[in-house]
Amino acid sequence: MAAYADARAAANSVLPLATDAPLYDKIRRRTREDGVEAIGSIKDYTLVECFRERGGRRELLLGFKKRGLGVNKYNGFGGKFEVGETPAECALRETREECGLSPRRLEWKAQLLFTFRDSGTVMRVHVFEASDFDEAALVETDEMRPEWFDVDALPYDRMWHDDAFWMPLLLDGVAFEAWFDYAAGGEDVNLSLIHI
Ligand code: 8OG
Repeated sequence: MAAYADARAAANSVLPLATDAPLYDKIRRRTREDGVEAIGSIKDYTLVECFRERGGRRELLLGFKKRGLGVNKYNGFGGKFEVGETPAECALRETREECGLSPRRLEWKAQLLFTFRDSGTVMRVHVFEASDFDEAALVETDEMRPEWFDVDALPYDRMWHDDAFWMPLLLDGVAFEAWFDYAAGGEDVNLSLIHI
């Protein structure tokens, strides 16, 4: 529970977050058992999932990534922090830059931690749920081609492997924290742990 409290508070504060939360201890223990020291530096990112209602159905806006990390995959919007930015500020800026939308409602929902067997860098992704935006502002950018999907027909085979594990929780409105350990250089998660 402490870990969620940290992350919720951090949605409106300045990084870095504490790394003494229980999940970090689990990551240290589990990866050390395998001879890997997985927690070195931590890189923070935001990820924003934008929802709308259409004809009684719920839809999620995904962007087809045209360049950079996750190229040719569908994903929410987000990226790295600029100096001094809070997670919420970064989330809003990245969403505006990548697809033009400026959500009026933004709620922190999850913290995803990623380790990689060929690197000591942990990626920490702060996930937000967003709604209430002016859809006329939606545009394709150099980075993303936006596309709406029914939440029951998301293109999991063209998304990051881990998304299929945690997206159902997000769709259920659950706030959570999760760890995904990726195989070296890999596209496949070999271990996942989710705290609710
Ligand atoms: O700045 P750039 O667009 O390269 O940032 C990467 C984005 O991708 C950022 O929003 C965080 C997000 N991201 C990862 N890994 C994963 C992942 O495994 N699943 C999802 N859904 N998003 C991820 O960096």
